[in-house]
Amino acid sequence: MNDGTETAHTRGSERNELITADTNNDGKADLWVVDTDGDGKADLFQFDHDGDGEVDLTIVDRTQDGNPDEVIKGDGGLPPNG
Ligand SMILES: [Ca+2]
Ligand SMILES: [Ca+2]
Ligand SMILES: [Ca+2]
Repeated sequence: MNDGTETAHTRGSERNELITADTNNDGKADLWVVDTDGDGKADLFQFDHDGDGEVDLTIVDRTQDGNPDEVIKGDGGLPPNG
């Protein structure tokens, strides 16, 4: 059911989840802040808007300046850890 066919172009291939949050308190994470190149700074942000555990929106901040460089529907080929 992933109609987001685009692949996110991240800084690296790691997935260091700096922050995971359950913003709607249903026991499942719906916000992920990720560092993909191991420098400890967030460069990937993912959101699950409908609470089904699947990412609905992926934002890549390749320059790590706080401004989105790429916005992708779906998980961009980068599903969250378990
Ligand atoms: Ca949740
Ligand atoms: Ca980083
Ligand atoms: Ca979802």
